[in-house]
Amino acid sequence: MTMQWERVKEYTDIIYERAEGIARVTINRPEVRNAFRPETVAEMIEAFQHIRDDASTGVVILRGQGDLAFCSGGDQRVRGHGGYVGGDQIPRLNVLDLQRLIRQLPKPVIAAVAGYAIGGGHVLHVCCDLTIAAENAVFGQTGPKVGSFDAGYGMALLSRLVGQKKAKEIWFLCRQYNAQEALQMGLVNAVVPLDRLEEESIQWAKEILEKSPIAIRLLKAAFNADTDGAAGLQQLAGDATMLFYMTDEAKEGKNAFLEKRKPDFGKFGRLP
Ligand code: S0N
Repeated sequence: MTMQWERVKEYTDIIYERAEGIARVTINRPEVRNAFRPETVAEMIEAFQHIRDDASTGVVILRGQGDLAFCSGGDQRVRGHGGYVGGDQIPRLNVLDLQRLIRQLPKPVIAAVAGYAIGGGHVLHVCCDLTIAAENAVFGQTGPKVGSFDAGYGMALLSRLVGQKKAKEIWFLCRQYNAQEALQMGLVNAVVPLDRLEEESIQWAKEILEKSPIAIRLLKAAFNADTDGAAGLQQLAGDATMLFYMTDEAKEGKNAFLEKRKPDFGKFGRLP
């Protein structure tokens, strides 16, 4: 499956490309197993915000550069007092903003995992809608081993995926799990040979692209509403508002205001 990937913008820590309705975001720091520093996350946030507004993109593939790692989490070399410290010397945990952006993106995000998905890198794949794992993939949390933890999505979504007992095991023991174990516990959707990871991820993306974008968008919002509390409801309600704005009934309200007349909603039927 040959794709003509177009670079959307040049970045330092990531590669953001698109082709045939698919956006591909690659964490490009293989020398540290694709660990993220604040600048990496800032670039990813900018790319995902662009993807959100880009009508030509329907699905995102998130991956790491090389075969050894998807992402090894926060760059421990720049972890400072209160967060990860970038060039501006401000300590941040901006990966939390990225997690929310992935959840709120009205388009599916597929994690294509080769090698390690560890620590905050593991949480990133958990936040993605689907995960395709290569046979060499390794999953796990390291927080309690390295003096950190992600008790937000890193706890709540993981529990939803694998159940509380297993999620507690993953966090409390900090073990590593291979691709087949991950498949068995419902952590990933499929396991494929490493040399088929790209093709399989693109195939899944293309199958999604054949489907109704609004149906997919509403389904993602509904899945998230079930776990994301008021923020999830806001997303789903926002999508309902978007659809309502497309109706003559909603337009009547706006038009009546602008025309300084009483709205006539009576002409619209009530469905059972
Ligand atoms: C990934 C591992 C298992 C790979 O092992 P392998 O293949 O043996 O390679 P290594 O020789 O260990 O590594 C190769 C080079 O890459 C560097 N490196 C690897 N990971 C990191 C990293 N995370 N940060 C910085 N450098 C890294 C190695 O040092 C080595 O470099 P050289 O060749 O120069 O020696 C293995 O590498 C591993 O276990 N890595 C660490 C995994 C880890 O503990 N990650 C951090 C976990 N925490 C987070 O991710 C925090 C996320 C976060 O921001 C957050 C969000 C919300 C709430 C809280 C937090 C929070 O701060 O916790």
